[in-house]
Amino acid sequence: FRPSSQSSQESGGTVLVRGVTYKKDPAWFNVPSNVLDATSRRLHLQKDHPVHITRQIIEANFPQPTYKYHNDYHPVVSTHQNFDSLGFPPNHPGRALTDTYYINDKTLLRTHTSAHQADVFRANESDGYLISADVYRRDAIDRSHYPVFHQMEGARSWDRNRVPGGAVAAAVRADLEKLPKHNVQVEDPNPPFHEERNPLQDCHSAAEAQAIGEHLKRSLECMVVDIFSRARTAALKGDPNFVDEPLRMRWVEAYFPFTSPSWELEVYYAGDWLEVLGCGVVRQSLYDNAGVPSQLGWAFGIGIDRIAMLLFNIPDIRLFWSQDHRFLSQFEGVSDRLDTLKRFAPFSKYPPCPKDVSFWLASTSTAGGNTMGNFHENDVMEIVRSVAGDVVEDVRLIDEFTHPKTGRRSMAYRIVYRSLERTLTNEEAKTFHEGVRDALVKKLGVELR
Ligand code: FA5
Ligand code: MG
Repeated sequence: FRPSSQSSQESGGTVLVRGVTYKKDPAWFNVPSNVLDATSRRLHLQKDHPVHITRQIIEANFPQPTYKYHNDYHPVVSTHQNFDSLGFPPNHPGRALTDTYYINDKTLLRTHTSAHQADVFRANESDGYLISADVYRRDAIDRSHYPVFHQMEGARSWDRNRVPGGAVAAAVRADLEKLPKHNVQVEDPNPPFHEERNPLQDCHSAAEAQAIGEHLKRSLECMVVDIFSRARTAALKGDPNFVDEPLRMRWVEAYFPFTSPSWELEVYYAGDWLEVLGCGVVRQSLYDNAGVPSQLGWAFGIGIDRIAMLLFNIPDIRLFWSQDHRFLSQFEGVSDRLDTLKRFAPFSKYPPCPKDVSFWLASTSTAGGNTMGNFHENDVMEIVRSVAGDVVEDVRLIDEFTHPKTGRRSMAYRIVYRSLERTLTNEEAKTFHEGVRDALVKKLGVELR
């Protein structure tokens, strides 16, 4: 057996991820085989895949050569790249084994494309960049969450030494004038920065941060307007029941350790506000540590899968991983002809099989009552996913209580089994559910009720 340069597999003390071998640390290694398999898929590089098409459309809004594109960084990074270089404190919850997939104590599957920010700033090859990549997170299970998804990172910098007289604010405003405009009303009720909630950095003048913030917001708004106008055209062509509503967007204040001030952009979709991206003015320490202290600018990170769901009206994030011809054939030819983009036509909806499981948590200490040690919901999610794979649509907590006398905690979850590709028999759903129950006992030490 000769592994191809993209293959991924586990054996003994090592693991092969997309053609590179790593030493596992059994105290840290927590990557299940379905996630390991996904590292080889690279949907954002698969022509005519909706994730690839969505990447192409976002890229078109950030043109070369101002923006240089990086689309093939390896998914395994160091804790330094993913966390330390970005200013995450040592005790940040995102670093926990319950949230992140580790190979060993210093090596993990990137949880966001920001893991590559410092390296690309250091390389200093262009004024701006875009990085598209698969990212990995232990997370909830529902129709908009999957343990593997895709992000695009973008950044734009200006160099004090290359701007006449060091007048950065004026230079940024001149570039802002060159950007496209749009006529959508965007809700943006907060000031450009706020002393407590969303502070200006000491090294920036108010005029600089304000100009950079405006350039950032306009660039991202125009991209979302473009996505929505393409989605609308496709819907009007293909769906007689389409309700043509105006696009609504709003900016909300946010926090990231590597930007300040920071924002998230939300889009109104299917009756609710959906967060599509996070962004902000890059913290100066990143440029300083990358050896380019005279630069300043903005960065953003967007969820490509979520944008693809909006663009094609795709109802479930699992569909992106489908190899079913009825899914993939709907996008054939679109990468070369973006104007032929069509809405996704769902193949028939198969019936759901909901099943409940309830259990007592294993208590690690009976002395103080209800100390339930290390129980984390993401462990339940992963056990369900590892037994039932993509046949699970949704997992949610439906009941939880603590016994008044014993102090033991009981949890009840509803698991919805539903295949995207065929009707599940009740027997099949029962077999999956039995497997889940067994695994909960074996792996979490719970007592079934
Ligand atoms: C980040 O990951 C930051 N790195 C973004 C950033 C970059 C901020 C640069 C500032 C500067 P966050 O965890 O919010 O932030 O994720 C960014 C986007 O990824 C979200 O807005 C959402 O669109 C998408 N996303 C997050 N989690 C999931 C998930 N489980 N499934 C699908 N999409 C997700
Ligand atoms: Mg967020």
